Amino acid sequence: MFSVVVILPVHNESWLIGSVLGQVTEYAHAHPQWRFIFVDDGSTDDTPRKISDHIESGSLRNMELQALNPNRGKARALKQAILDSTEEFVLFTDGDLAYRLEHLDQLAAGLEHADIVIGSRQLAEERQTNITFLRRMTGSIFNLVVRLLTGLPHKDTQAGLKGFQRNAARAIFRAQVVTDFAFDAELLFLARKLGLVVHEIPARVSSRHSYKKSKVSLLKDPLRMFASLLRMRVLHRKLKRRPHRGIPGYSGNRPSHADDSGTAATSETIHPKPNE
Ligand SMILES: Nc1nc2c(ncn2[C@@H]2O[C@H](COP(=O)(O)OP(=O)(O)O)[C@@H](O)[C@H]2O)c(=O)[nH]1
Ligand SMILES: [Mg+2]
Repeated sequence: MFSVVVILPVHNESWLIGSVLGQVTEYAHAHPQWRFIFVDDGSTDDTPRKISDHIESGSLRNMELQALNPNRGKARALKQAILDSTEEFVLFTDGDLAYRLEHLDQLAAGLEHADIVIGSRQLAEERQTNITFLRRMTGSIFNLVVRLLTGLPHKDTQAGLKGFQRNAARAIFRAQVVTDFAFDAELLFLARKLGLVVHEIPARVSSRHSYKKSKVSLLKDPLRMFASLLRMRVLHRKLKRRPHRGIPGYSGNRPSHADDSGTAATSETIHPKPNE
């Protein structure tokens, strides 16, 4: 039985997936009680084939590929994988390994004392020289807008590095509706409404990540994300704000498997071979 699940969303990452698989394999060997799931989402390159070949040819029992089709975006891919999981701690991190895998140890350690732990690039000590000026500015403005519209205190809601206690994950992902990159802010908006405890850890962007082209458009996405923040406020207005002390029936209580019809997409899971 695995205690922690790590979900790694990927889409058209063929050029770097070989290196990612090497790093995740090493890390998965060192964490045999953790399960690692790559969630590919209708890649049009050979990313899923490379992942499945790697899993099938190796001896790891704790690495899987969930191949969704068609492409419906990172938010929906994560939602489906998270609601399908059964582990006590649910972590996700960008599948391009923008953040070194060692951050996951800190997320898991933090979850001993909090419902949710998020990576914050603002808390990283050294200045991140590997983020372009334009991207940094867009990020800062978006964060300001998030804080103004939601009243959230976090200086970085957007890092693709977050961990949840199982029941917190279920409560949040069942309620969430945003399908673009504003979904990260929505997760924290819902967490506050549910009265959950959120801790932050420093998130350092790996230097290799600077060479990578982002799927987030600097022009279109901020506008779309702004619209999503407004929409989210309206849609969740009926959700009563709970006092800051966690969700009822919390620890040790394994809720029944979610049947979230809003996440329907075809899915294929590649498991490691049974007798290896
Ligand atoms: N499953 C899935 N993953 C995605 C999708 N879009 C992006 N990703 C993955 O999500 C992670 C973050 O995306 P990226 O474009 O690097 O965003 P950025 O680093 O925040 O600029 C990467 O591992 C991507 O491969 C998608 O539509 N579906
Ligand atoms: Mg990235």
